[in-house]
Amino acid sequence: MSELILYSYYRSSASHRVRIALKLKGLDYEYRAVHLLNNGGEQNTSPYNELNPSRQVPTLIHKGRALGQSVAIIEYLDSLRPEPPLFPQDAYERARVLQACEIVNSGIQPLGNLSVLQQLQSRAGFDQDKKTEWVQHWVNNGLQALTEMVQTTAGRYCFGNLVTAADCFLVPQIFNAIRFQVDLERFPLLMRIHQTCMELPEFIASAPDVQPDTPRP
Ligand SMILES: N[C@@H](CCC(=O)N[C@@H](CS)C(=O)NCC(=O)O)C(=O)O
Repeated sequence: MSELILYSYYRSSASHRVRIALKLKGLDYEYRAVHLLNNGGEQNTSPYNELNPSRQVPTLIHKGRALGQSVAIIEYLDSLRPEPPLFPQDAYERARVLQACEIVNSGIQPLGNLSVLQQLQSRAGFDQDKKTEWVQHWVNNGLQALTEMVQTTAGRYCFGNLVTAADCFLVPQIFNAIRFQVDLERFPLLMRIHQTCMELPEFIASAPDVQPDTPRP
């Protein structure tokens, strides 16, 4: 059995961030799929819900110990395997990378989460079109903020010419934006960084379309 196990769902953007970080670190892991829709969501049922009190993916298991929340997991992986670093050494630069991660992690993704969309449907009667417009609104807001931030820091990637944790958060968010038909022509800088990342094998191998639980036609 692998030392590292990742509980993931192929099109979960939060799981996708961790898959990228694991690949960048060259860490092998066992993939365990959690289907977010089957049977009311496997994230809500035993035994998975005992691993992650938020009842969300991802969860990383390392040597039998569980860890949730992608920011915490990626920081942990960076401590476990420092090379290549996913955060700059300088305290301010490190915090700026975390700021970019949080624009996605707390400013965009939670508002489009499955459970939020389910609540909008059951409490406010949102149909699919209204849910899509809702997600688009928050994605546009957040990607605008991210653009304003990285336009002063970007090189090939969000921060200069080395991949950082910010890129691990940006790329899954762009996949999610494509899924919700966001007009990404408004964000040429972010799309350029996304495309540069997607030239790397670690990003290609982590994409939603090539995971063990990706539905096959
Ligand atoms: N902040 C959490 C977010 C995790 C999260 O929201 N995961 C979503 C999939 S991307 C999920 O499990 N949703 C299940 C649900 O809403 O019931 C993290 O970064 O790990």
